[in-house]
Amino acid sequence: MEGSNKQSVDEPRQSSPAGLIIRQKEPTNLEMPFDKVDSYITPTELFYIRSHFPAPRIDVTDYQLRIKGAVRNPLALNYQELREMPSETRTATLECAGNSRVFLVPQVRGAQWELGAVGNAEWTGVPLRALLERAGLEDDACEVVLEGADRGTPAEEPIPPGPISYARSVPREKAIQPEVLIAYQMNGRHLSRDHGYPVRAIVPGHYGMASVKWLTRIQAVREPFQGYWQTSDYGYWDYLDGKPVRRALAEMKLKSVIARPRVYETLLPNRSYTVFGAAWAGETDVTEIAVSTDDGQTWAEAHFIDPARRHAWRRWKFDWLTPNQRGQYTLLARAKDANGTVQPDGHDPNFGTYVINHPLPIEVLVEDPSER
Ligand SMILES: Nc1nc2c(c(=O)[nH]1)N[C@H]1C(S)=C(S)[C@@H](COP(=O)(O)O)O[C@H]1N2
Ligand SMILES: [Mo]
Repeated sequence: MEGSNKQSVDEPRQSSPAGLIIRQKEPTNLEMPFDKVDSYITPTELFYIRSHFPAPRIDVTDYQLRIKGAVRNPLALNYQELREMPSETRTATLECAGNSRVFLVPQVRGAQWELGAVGNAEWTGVPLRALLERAGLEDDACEVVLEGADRGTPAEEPIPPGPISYARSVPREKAIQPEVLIAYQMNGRHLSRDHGYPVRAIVPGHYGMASVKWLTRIQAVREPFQGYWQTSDYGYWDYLDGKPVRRALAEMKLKSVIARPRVYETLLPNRSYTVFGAAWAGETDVTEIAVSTDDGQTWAEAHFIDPARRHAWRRWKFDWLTPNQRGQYTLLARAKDANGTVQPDGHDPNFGTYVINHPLPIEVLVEDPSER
């Protein structure tokens, strides 16, 4: 096996080490090959892209961010004015709520994401809180609607009568937290067009759908927002006095994912192999990772590579002595958080085609290719 597919060390790289996998060509939906996760910060060129409509082209010279609705002083800021406000840089993991959908059996509709509709990046921008303070958020505003410049007709029923923009609301209590950013940089550079240039929201701890790209309007509202992406899509079923009610997805659920080995990778028997992955939680910290190499019969503790940092993932590793016995083995990783919650055993159907956060089986083959 040694050195079989390796690029020679003295050969200069002519491109970035890995590309993305196409899930949909237009609008652009690309995922990171999750086995390529290495660094704590996901390089921008490896960061997944999830867009419902074609990415709008916005010229910064005409860009305006309007803040209106339930505020005392509605205002509009141009790009320069936004850049001149005090900024903050924060690390946050974004995961698409539909990540790992391909693991659902039977198969469901929607983009067939594997493991890589998630990434951890450094975001720079102005806290939303500062903008809401400047605009004078009214006491009776319950949510803040974030609206992007992209428009189109959504693909999923019920289809609205005409083109709509992408808009999502954030509950007031979250909108005024210091971590919510109106960001203009990702990993120290301007946002790329696919990631929301020139300005996007970053709502750490919430699924990716909350982090509205190409942000042009912030509207404080006095009644819960009932938009398409809030109720119809990115909604789930909760129960109120035993009756199902529709609610908006928000906080990311605890999840741990194995990056290496890959599905059906062949490993040599009786060797040390380092299983590697990442884990994240919504508004709490991941505190433990257990790994099973026998489809959940027994579990052993993995070790964290990164410290616990709210809203960011923690990479972890586990040294596995592969068995002597040739055959197929199923690997699982299961996280526990600071509240004592562990990942559920299976997918909760109340979440429909979203929130796939149970331990995902990675089947590998243990065999010696020389014995074939
Ligand atoms: N304006 C706008 N914002 C959007 C979307 C979109 O289609 N339009 N997609 C959302 C979804 S579902 C996700 S998961 C994240 C993905 O962000 P990324 O493409 O930068 O990874 O953006 C969110 N923000
Ligand atoms: Mo998403």
